[in-house]
This record gives sequence, structure tokens and C-alpha cells, in this order.
Amino acid sequence: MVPEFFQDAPGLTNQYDDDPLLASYLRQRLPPKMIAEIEPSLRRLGGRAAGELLALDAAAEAQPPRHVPYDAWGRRIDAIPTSHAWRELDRIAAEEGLVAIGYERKHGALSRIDQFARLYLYAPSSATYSCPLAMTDGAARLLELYPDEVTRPVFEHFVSRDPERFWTSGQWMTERTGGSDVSATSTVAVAEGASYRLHGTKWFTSATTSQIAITLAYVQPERGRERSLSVFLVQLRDVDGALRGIRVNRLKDKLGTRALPTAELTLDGAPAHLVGEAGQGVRKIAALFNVTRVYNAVAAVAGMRRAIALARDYARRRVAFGKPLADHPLHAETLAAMETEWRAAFMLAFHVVELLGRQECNEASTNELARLRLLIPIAKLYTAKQAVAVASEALESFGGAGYIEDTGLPRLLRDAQVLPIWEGTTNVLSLDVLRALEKTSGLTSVLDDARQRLAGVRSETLGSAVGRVRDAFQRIEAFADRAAQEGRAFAEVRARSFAYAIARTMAGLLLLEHADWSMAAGESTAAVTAATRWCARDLARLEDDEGPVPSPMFIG
Ligand code: MFK
Repeated sequence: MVPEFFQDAPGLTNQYDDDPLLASYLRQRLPPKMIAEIEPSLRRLGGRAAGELLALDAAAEAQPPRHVPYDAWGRRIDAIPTSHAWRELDRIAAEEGLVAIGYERKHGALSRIDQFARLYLYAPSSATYSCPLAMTDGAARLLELYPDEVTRPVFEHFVSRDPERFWTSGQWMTERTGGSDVSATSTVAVAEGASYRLHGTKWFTSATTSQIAITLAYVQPERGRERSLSVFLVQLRDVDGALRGIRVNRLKDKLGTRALPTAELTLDGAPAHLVGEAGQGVRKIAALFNVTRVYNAVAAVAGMRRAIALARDYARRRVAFGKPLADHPLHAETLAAMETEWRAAFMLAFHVVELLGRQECNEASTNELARLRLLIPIAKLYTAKQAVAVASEALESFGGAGYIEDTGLPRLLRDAQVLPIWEGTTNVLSLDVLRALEKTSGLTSVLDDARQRLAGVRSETLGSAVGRVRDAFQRIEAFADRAAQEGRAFAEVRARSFAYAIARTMAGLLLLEHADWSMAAGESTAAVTAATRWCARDLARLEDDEGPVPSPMFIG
């Protein structure tokens, strides 16, 4: 009898040891003493990501949250029971210091690199627990900037490593009226003594089981003052666990991120605390969403890495046409193209992480601050698009199995698809890039910095790639000059191509620096291959009189 054949499933090993880029990047950017200190816990987390966390991730996905509007006796309770696994993911996040490390600042500005390296390991095995962590970190940053007697103890909960004390925060910015246009918020805040009560509807509220939420509302005009959009802190529940002036209308039925409770809420007199002075709501909450956008970029890179790890493992196990997929040149080429995409995204995202750390430790120069303002939306929008493209390609690399739900693989794509949507869509952020160009010297700073960095790349092997990056930056500069002359309409319709051009060219620069360092350090040739591959493409496709140059996202 012919033995029956069953294909082995793809598997994961320690996600720190298995990652050819993370450890190399850390060696490039961190002092050896710091690496010696943090590496054992990174390795431990890499092991958890392939074992215990992975099991929790699957269990949380299998048991999504439910909305229970009433108790058995008809009382309105609006409970949202979550799975044991989801709560364990919270506990482990606290234990691992996933938010805390960014605020303990044990290694000064470099602490953000340490923290985001851990997030990168944790996120793809977390059933999107990375989302509440992102919003908690953003809220922590906001409260750090606007401390008072109410916000200080809340901040302490956010940065606690004790699972019993650790709290998370939601970020309620989206309304039926507002959506991306946050200033069109309809929620109003009515003063009540030193406090406020909120009335309105929030259309998307992620991680609604969090203890805290940061939200926006218009403070009603007082004594001739104008209505002002302001930031509020809401503590969702009283000591008995009952919601305070909040009704859950329903949980959202989403394409992905299914373990994450996302609700539609009515605020019916919810008590709220004003964060900072009234007014300048969008400007203030930008401190929060600039952190969550960095999380988005790192989670995108982490998702790509996970998709590639599974696809690579499968390519070794799956034999077709007489040999493993990995030995078929075209399959190997597709995997290499995906890997180049991920390496470029990694460099861009972690560059922004570095700048964020410097900003928060007051070490960033004026030029670095302007660069950070410009590069956050660019890194967020570009890595999110790459994550979807890489996930889609990864699914295809499994053939039909990639389309079958109980392999767990379709989730890679479903969960990636939210990344270009939440925290600002690609177009909204492309327009934000234009705004940053108009308001700051970000582009001049990027160009000056790039010239210096390119001059520092010593290896002759990388010479022609350096030339291509230099040329791409020159085209970006020429385009910006032209856009300034032609006016807003010209720039707006081309804003996406322009943001992509900066993202690709910046990633090229960072890949080259890493490749140059790798060669000098005697590391493998992988970084050189990735840098030359990436820079061989047209990095800045902008030279066009007819309209925006189409910028398709595809692998290869
Ligand atoms: C793993 C990752 C997980 C991530 C967590 C996911 C949870 C999901 C939660 C969500 O998705 S929440 C909803 C996300 N929604 C958004 O991100 C909103 C998208 N829309 C924008 O970003 C718009 O560009 C924006 C609302 C900011 C436009 O509003 P306005 O009122 O037209 O802004 P305007 O007038 O340009 O700027 C107002 C002020 O804010 C200005 O300051 P000044 O008053 O001093 O001039 C701006 O400079 C400042 N500002 C705006 N954007 C900024 C900023 N400052 C710094 N950084 C920015 N990005």
C-alpha cells in the first residue's frame, strides 16, 4: 500500500535567534555593554514568541470578545468578557516591561530601541495585544507631558511592570462625524465643578476593556470664550466594575484583529478629566498618535518578519516538482524579494524609534525634531502598505493552504490590512507629510543628514547604490522646489508618490549604512545583498508632468 502523505505545517523556532537582522541591527546601534545586558531577556522573549505566546495568540483568536448588554434579570451591564488567553497576554506584556522600558529610560534615549525590539518579538504572537500597548504608551507620553494630581497616578499604572497594577488605555478619536477629520468631533464636554461630563458617540474604540481612555470633546463655550476641542481622560469603570456614563452600542465585526474588542459607544454624561488646558486638542493628542504611529510601523515590520519566517520554514519542508520549494530558483527569488522589503521597512521604522528616543530624552537637535515630525507619517504609511503586500505574497507562497482559515495563515493578511487604515490612512498621512513640509524644516534636515551619511559609506562595493540614493534625494529636492512653485493642488495629487519616494530613498540610505557597517564588522553578506537589491529599483518615481506617478506596491 502506498503510504499516505501529509504535509508538515510551517513552524517557528526562537524568534530572536532566528532573525538575521534584529541582532545585527542592535550590534550596529547599541554599545556592547547594553547588548550584553538586554540580550538574554530578548532571547527569552524570542523563545516565548515561538512557544507560550504563540499558544495564547491562537487561543485568544479562537475565543473573541463578546458583548453582553444585559444581565439575566434585565439590568444593563454592557459586559465585554474576553478570553483567559487575552488577559494572559496583558499579564506577560506587563511582566516583560513592554511599556515600562520606554519610561524607565535605563539606557537613556536607547531605551526606546530596547523596548521596540521587544515589541517586535511580542507583537506577531500577541493576537494584536500590541494595539492596547500602543495606545497605553501613547497615553503615557501624553500624561508625562501634562502631569497633574489626577494624571500622575494613572501614568504610574501605565508604566508598571506589576501585572496587578498595570493598566491599559484606549484612544477614542473616531466619530461618525469626524473619522479622519478629527476636528469634526461632535462630542461635547459640560463642566461640572473642576471636572467634566462627556456627551456624544464614539464610532470606533479599540481595546474597550481598558481601564482608561484618552478622548477628544468640545468644551462648551463659557463667558464668551470659543468652543475648544480638548483632550480628556476617562476612567471607564467604578470600583464595582460598572461603566460610568458609557453605553456599549455594539462590538464591531471586523475583517481581522478579532481578539481585540473594538466597540461603538455612547457617552451619556461620562465623567472626564481635562488633560492640560482646554483647547488645542489635535495638537495635544498628536503627542499620543505620534507614538502609536511608531508602534504601527514596528508592528508592520514584525508582521512581515513573521510571514517570511513561516514562508521560509515551509519552503524547506514542502517538496514539489522533485525538490524543496526553497531549492526552486524562482521561489527563492520571491522569498528574497520579500526579505528585502522587510529589511527596508525595519530600517525605516527603527530609525524613527531612535529619533523618538532622542526627542523624549531631550537629546534631539532642532534638525532631528523636524526630521522626526516628517518621518513618523512616512514610516507609518509606507511600512503599512509593505506589510499588506508581503502578507499577501506570503499567503501565496503556501499555495491553497494560505487561503484556508484553520492553517492560521489567512490571519497574516487580515491582520495586516488594518495597518494602513488605523492611525491615519495612507492618503491622510500623505497630506500630513505636506503639512510637515510646510510647517517645518524637516526635508532640509533629511537632505542634509543624508548627504553626511552617504559620505560616510566607505565600501566600494556599495558605490553605485550610493550614487542611486544620492540621485534619488536630488530628485526629491527638485520635486519639493517645484511643488512649492506650482502650489497646493499640484502637491496634493502627488502627495502619495512623494511620501513613497522619501520612504524608499530613506530606507535605501539606512540599508546602505547598515551594509557598510556589516562588511566592516565581518558579518554575513545578507545586508549588502539587501541594500544593493533595494537601491537598484527606482527609489524616487516623481519626474512627471502629467500627474502623479502610479506607485504600485508589489513584491519583486
Ligand atoms: C500596533 C499598532 C496599533 C496602533 C493602535 C491602533 C488603535 C486604533 C486607534 C485609531 O485608529 S484612532 C484613530 C486614528 N485617527 C487618526 O490618526 C486621525 C487621522 N487624521 C489626521 O491625522 C489628520 O491629519 C488630523 C486630524 C491631524 C488633521 O486635523 P486638523 O485639525 O486639520 O489638523 P491641523 O489643523 O493641521 O493641525 C492642528 C494642530 O495639530 C497643528 O498645530 P498648531 O495649532 O500649533 O499649528 C498641527 O501642527 C498639529 N499636528 C497635526 N498633526 C500633527 C501635529 N503635530 C504633530 N504631529 C502631527 N502628526
